[in-house]
Amino acid sequence: STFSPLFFSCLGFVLLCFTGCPGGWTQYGTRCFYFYNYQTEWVDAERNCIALGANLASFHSHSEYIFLKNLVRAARGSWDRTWVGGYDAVKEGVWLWSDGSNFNYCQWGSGEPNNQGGAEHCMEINLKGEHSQTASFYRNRHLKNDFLSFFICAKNA
Ligand SMILES: [Ca+2]
Ligand SMILES: [Ca+2]
Repeated sequence: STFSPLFFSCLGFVLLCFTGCPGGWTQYGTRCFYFYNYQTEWVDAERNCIALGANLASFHSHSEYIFLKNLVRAARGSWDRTWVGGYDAVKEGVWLWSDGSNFNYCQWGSGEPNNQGGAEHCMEINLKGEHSQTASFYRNRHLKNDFLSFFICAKNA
C-alpha cells in the first residue's frame, strides 16, 4: 500500500479534530450542543445531560444565547421554552451554571429574575418566544414537578 499506518493515524487525528461532536450534536465555538426534544423538569433535564457526559447548557455571550435560541427553532419550528443550566437554588439571587462555569454574562428579561412565589430557581429561555430575541432575554421559572420544558445539553468538543 502507498498509505502508511502513520498516514491513517494522522488522518484519523485530523478527522477527530474537525468532527469533535457526536452525531446529532451541533458544535458552536469549543462546545457541542444537543437539543432534547422532550419536556421534563429541570433536575431530570440536568440528569439526562449528565448521562451524556454533559450538563445543561450555559451561555457566556449574546451570540451564544442566540445560537441556543436558533437550535430550539431549528428542532421545533418555534421558539419553545427550554431549560438551560442557570439556577439559584443554593442561595436566593446567586446564580450559578450547573457546568461550573463562570456566571459572567447576564441580561435578564424585563423584571426578571423576580423569584415569583418565592419559588423560581431555574433558568429557561424563550419564555416569550421569538420576541425574547430582542426584548426579554431569559427568565427563570418554578422548580416544580409539574413544570416541564425542553432542554439543551452542552459539553466540550
Ligand atoms: Ca420569574
Ligand atoms: Ca430564585
